[in-house]
Amino acid sequence: MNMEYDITDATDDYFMLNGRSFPYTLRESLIHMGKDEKVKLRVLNGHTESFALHIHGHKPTITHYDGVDNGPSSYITRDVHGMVPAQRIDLELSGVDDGLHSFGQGIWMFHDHVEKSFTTNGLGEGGDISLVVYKGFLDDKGIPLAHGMSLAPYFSKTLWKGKYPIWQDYDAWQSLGLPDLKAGYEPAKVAVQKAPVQLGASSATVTQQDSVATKLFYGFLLGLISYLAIVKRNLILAIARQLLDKTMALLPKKGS
Ligand SMILES: [Cu+2]
Repeated sequence: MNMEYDITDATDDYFMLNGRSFPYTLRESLIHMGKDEKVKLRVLNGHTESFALHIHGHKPTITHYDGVDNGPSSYITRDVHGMVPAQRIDLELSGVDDGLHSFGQGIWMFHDHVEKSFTTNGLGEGGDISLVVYKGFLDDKGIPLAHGMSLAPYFSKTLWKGKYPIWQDYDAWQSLGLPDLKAGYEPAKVAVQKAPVQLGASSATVTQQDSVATKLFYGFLLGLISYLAIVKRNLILAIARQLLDKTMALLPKKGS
């Protein structure tokens, strides 16, 4: 018995898939698929807690429980396959695009739905995420052709030190504020707008402040008009009635 290390006080901070965490899972743990192909996955939960495997865009079928084929009545097709620690399951992953087993070719994420498992020392996206990649969706280096985003920041030390705000590349309206100006990374090619970034007051901030002041003024003006319309409603109605009478008097009378 170890007298210094108390396992009941331990919490897990690192989660791996075949010995690696995302993005390095993309090297050894991609699932390559072909249209209409079937892939057998043998999954072992080596975590200390439950594992809930979700393969996006697919509904895999469980065929074996801890290596035992219990017959077709035990085969279950579903989105998420849950496993307690040390359990094994065999899954049949089908590339038949029939609206049940597969929802078409492309790049689909798979991961553990126990959310902390797709982090690395508290930072995401990390942990046991990887991808199902259909034929024709890899670049010449064998890296998945990610759409509209760069995987480069995930391979940097700055990210894993918690210094690179990964979501800045998705925040086209800068709703979360301006990105970290000292990060020193080229943003992703497609998903990013070129923000007019300057140290100190940026033009984006100034425009925002102006528009808020203008909106407040118009709001105040509308409120004042509404207030006057209610308070002076008798006067307004009287004027309207006079105008109506005068207009009616001007109109040619019937039969004349
Ligand atoms: Cu999922």
